[in-house]
Amino acid sequence: MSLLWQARFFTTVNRLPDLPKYQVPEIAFAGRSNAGKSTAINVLCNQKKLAFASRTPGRTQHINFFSLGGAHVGQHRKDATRVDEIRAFLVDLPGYGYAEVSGSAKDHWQLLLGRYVQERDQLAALVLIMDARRPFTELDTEMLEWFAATGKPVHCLLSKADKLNRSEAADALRLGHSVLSSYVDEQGRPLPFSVQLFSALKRSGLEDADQKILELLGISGDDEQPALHKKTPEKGEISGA
Ligand SMILES: Nc1nc2c(ncn2[C@@H]2O[C@H](COP(=O)(O)OP(=O)(O)OP(=O)(O)O)[C@@H](O)[C@H]2O)c(=O)[nH]1
Ligand SMILES: [Mg+2]
Repeated sequence: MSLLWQARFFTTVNRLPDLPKYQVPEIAFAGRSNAGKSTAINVLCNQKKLAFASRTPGRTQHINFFSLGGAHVGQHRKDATRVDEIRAFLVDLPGYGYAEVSGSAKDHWQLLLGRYVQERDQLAALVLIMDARRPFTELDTEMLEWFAATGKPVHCLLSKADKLNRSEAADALRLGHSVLSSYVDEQGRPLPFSVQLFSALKRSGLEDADQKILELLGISGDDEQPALHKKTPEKGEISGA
């Protein structure tokens, strides 16, 4: 069981001043509309409808926050959920590149997304989701470059890998490595960018993505294990059942 399975809906944000004030790390899922961001969050969190996934592109139109930690504490205590024990946030971003969005709405989103990814201190890293059949489109590269300026890590998921055969998947991964290694900092050192294949449908790449996300958030699931096993059997309850 991953720590991500505890994720709970926390809030929806439409304007920068409304971003949560908690000083805990967050990781945001960015990518083109329809790339599979919401589906990836659902699968990683082992919940069917946590993030709203849809066939209709442009579905996620706000910045949605999911909390890790506080909810878990609440579920196992008699008192109400203590939000101060939230350990991290997963953030579902609206997709870019959705043609149907009107001019002014598009400008609003571009500004909001751009400022969020570039200025948000709590943002520890970005998960960039790209359809493995057409990764690194111009808009993806733009997002990568916006974020590269922060020096923070980006983990790319080449999604819908189930649509590729073995050799196409290997090609997509090779392309990913080669594009990412072309980014260097001012001293010519590689940026903390990584890439993997991912399929929500086949649940492939799930474990690697899970581990990477926890690592980027700086939280490990390990310290949760004792708590899960610590549960003392209640009266009449058969232990070890
Ligand atoms: N075959 C396949 N389809 C997938 C996979 N992941 C997502 N999809 C499908 O792709 C479509 C879009 O998925 P979403 O998760 O809603 O995409 P999104 O990136 O959140 O889109 P926006 O909210 O519009 O930005 C849905 O029909 C999903 O079922 C996958 O791994 N394999
Ligand atoms: Mg979505």
